[in-house]
Amino acid sequence: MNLQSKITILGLTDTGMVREKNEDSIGFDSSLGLVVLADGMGGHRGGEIASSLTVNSIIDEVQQNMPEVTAGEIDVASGFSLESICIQDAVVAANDLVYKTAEANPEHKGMGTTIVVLQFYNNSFSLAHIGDSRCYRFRSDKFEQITKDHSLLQELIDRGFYTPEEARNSMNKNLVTRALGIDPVVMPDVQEDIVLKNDIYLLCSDGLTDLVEDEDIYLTIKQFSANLEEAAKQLITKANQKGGKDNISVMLCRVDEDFSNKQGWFNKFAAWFD
Ligand SMILES: [Mn+2]
Repeated sequence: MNLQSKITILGLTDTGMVREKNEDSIGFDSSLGLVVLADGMGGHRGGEIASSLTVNSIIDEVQQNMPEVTAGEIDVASGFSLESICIQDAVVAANDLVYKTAEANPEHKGMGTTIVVLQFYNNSFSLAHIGDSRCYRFRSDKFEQITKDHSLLQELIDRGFYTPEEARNSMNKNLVTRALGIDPVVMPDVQEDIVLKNDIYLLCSDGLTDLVEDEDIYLTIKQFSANLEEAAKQLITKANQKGGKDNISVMLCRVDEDFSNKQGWFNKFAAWFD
């Protein structure tokens, strides 16, 4: 099913005010309903290479391997949908590519990247992530972070050493505990949920969330929900006004119409009787 007319997707990325280059990468395929964001790390252009290789490789893999329209089929071993398995496999393949590229180029050894992959299908999403780039959901006046960071800070919060409030002022907030491309094998966290009309999903790098409070992000999206480009520009401007100390990437996806497979099947059957 072509989702282009059902979901509006927009992405912006900005170098910020301090860094010389942008090591974040973003990409999407509107017809597939696929959205990808990566925040690279590593010297000698390693960060840029890791994030762009990852985004391009994941989009290619999913374009080749996403099942056309499944009737809600489930992978028995994992309990996940075939769509979730497809994006998980694409992340695993990207890890292999980045890891081997780094092994083959000593100056890029140790390069890696965070990753967030959001795939829409059948009034649902599959979401895979590694690291501290995030996905948030805005649904009728509720705004919530739906990924959980793989970071030292999150571990300290989980163990009760910090409150989320104290964490905001902590020095070591950017240490990630899991990244793509560093080890021969890595697994993303994968989750699935139902999508409702008018939901807005935000994917972003830590260049936004380290500087702009969740409450401020929420109010900005609420104010500009009808104009995603303006919402994204405003968010990037806010991060830059607070110092823009890192690259800032913002991707927004608004669900404009139902995209249940039933509709697709119905149309297919209906076409036979024309
Ligand atoms: Mn960053």
